[in-house]
Amino acid sequence: MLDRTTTELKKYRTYIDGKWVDAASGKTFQTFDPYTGEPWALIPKCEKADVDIAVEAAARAFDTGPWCSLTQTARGKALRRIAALIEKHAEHLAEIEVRDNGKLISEMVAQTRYLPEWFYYYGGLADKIQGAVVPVDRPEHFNYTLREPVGVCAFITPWNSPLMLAGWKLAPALAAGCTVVIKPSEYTSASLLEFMRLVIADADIPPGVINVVTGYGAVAGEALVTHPKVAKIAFTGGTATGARVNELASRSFKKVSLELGGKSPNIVFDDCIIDDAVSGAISGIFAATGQTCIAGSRLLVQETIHDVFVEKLVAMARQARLGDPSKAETQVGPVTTPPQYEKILSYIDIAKAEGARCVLGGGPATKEEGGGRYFVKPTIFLDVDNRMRIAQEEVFGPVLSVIRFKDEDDAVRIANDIAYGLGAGVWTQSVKRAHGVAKRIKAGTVWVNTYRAVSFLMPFGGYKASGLGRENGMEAIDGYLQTKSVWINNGPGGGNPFIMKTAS
Ligand code: TXE
Repeated sequence: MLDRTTTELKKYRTYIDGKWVDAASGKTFQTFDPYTGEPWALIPKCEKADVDIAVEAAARAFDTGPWCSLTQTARGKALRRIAALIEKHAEHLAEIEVRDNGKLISEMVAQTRYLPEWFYYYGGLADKIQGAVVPVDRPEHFNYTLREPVGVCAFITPWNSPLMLAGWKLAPALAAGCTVVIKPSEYTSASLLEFMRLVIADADIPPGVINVVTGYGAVAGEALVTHPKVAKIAFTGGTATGARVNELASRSFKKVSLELGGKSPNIVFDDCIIDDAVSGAISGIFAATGQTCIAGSRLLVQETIHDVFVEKLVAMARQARLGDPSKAETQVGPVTTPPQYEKILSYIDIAKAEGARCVLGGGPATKEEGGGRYFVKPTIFLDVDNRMRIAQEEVFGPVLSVIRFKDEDDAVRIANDIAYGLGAGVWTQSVKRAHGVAKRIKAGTVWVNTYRAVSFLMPFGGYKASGLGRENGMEAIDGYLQTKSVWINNGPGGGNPFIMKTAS
């Protein structure tokens, strides 16, 4: 059970090269409990010097350490040890994340209990990574390909699902044979440090294979992104930061995967099961306090059922229990960071000024309403036009824009009229419509008659401004591998040395 009684700040160290260390400068920063608004722990403030030590350790571990001589089967076993240790500590890891991030304990326990599956899955995949013998068009040659790890990977992770999003990157990277340096968000570093203490330090992973640099994005993050020995960056965060990371990384030709923002359409057709769609619309926007990249923040409702649907939707959203995220009965928790709280409120003002009609919420939630320091009431805007800023820009909070549409073509046009392309929901009982609309939507994931479902088996990532590359599933491991082509000439050398050796 989460204990908020001690007022003394817990002091964390970070994990670099298999050792627990302070930042080289000795500096720390405070991390806050979003529910109380009070600081509860101190985190090492890593800067360039710490990043250099961490990347050097990861590079050594990649080039010469015991990790690089492990068989792929042994690497797979290491991942399975990690999975078993997460299972053992799932409840504790969930509680730390609730404390640091304000996510609901019910959602967090489900997340940390599911996270081991990523390590089992990629652990199983580790010794199925293989090249091919290629029947090249010369009889005297024997040709094959090798699938090799890219090298040192840097992970830059956000505050909304800190452990899960680090795990999505870590499991395939380790299975591929890479070594890593992780920079968690400065708002939520504690759960990753607990993960290193309870899971990695006990999983018999050689020093330097997984390192953590806690610190600010502009300092520790940029030092990591520009470090010459980092081969790949896997980033999850906002679109503006992702663009900056991509630009910096491209200067030294690093491989980059980006999982960015969204403004996902959740489309309700008049042939849907209305109660299911209402529940799907609520889970799309109010789960995780709307702080999720896949939030179904544009609810497209067919005009024939608009009024009935909205009435049910508002009635259900009005019942949402706000409160302490560590209590099992709470349904909507606090906003995680003070800047995010301000951003959400400013978008509510923007929507009102644009003429959207607020029919629920529309401001901070007081203590009497179950709220507290950083709570925003579940908010619903009607009469939203898709060209309004409230419909086009990511709010990342519990704010829903309801947009009417006429028919299927109109729905698809509105859904795709956006810079983003992360997710989309479709609510219909027609099989033909489900497949047809799923194909026409420009987004990395389309859910039909469900929303916000993820699995280690299903590729996840964005079309358009929502990102580059894919996490999860077989595809994710390709992002941590590169292919080498080997040519063995078993015949005589010679020939004309001044021309390219092409086939006969
Ligand atoms: O995220 P940032 P912020 C969206 C959401 C939110 C907005 C801003 O709309 O309102 O982004 O959130 C590190 N070089 N999402 O500012 O800045 C930073 O330290 C290298 C969507 O909190 O993107 C953190 O570790 N790294 C989202 C990580 O980047 C830098 C999740 C993400 O922070 C850096 C979160 C730099 N110059 C917010 N600047 C999603 N896709 O799920 C910052 N960082």
